[in-house]
Amino acid sequence: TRYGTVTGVQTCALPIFNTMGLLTLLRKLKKTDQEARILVLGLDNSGKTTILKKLSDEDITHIMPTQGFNIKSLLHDGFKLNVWDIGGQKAIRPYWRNYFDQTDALIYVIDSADRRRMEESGVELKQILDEERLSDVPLLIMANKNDLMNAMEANEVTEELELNNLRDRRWHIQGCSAKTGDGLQDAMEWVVGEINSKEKGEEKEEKA
Ligand code: G3D
Repeated sequence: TRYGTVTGVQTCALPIFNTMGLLTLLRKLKKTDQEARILVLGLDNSGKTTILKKLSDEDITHIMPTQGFNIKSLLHDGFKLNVWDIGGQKAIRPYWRNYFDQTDALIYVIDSADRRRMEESGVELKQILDEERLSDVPLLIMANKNDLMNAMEANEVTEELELNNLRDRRWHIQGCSAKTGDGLQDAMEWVVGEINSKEKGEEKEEKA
């Protein structure tokens, strides 16, 4: 079994999932009452739905596919996660922008065992990052499926996608497995940390 390495932390299946949903935990970490809007994007089959399910635990019924648009939304106690497949679907792309406004964080999910589609995934990511409305939104990359033997390590994915060339944006990559839960908590803690620090910055601006 291989585990994510970028943060250097090795975690196995998280005991937290047995007791409370991870989003409940996030709610505790998040300090303000404002709803946080998170976009979860990635190629089909990268594991977005599985991640969502793992995050929502008991709240699985709240995942709503949007008719004809293939967007799943999860609203949970102060967090709104909008999830959809990128790649293909050129006809509906113009509508994506409706979901870009007021995004607090972007989560990009990659199947790190799918070397064949790694390049495609990188190309799609670049296009998303070119969106003006997402210009300074923090980016978390989930190098998912790291329980699989042939999965690329997070640092390999970093190189392949040339993430070190990213400018003017806070980003982080986390190796994880939606199947075992490995890395999910660290990943989401990073996201919440970013959202909280951004909100603090905005409060300061308002006071000044
Ligand atoms: P998507 O929502 O991005 O399209 P899904 O992807 O969440 O539907 O996952 C696609 C397939 O990958 C599913 O397999 C799912 O079980 C599997 N998967 C997701 N995350 C992981 C992971 O971390 N490790 C492993 N080994 N598999 C994972 P099926 O066979 O159900 O289609």
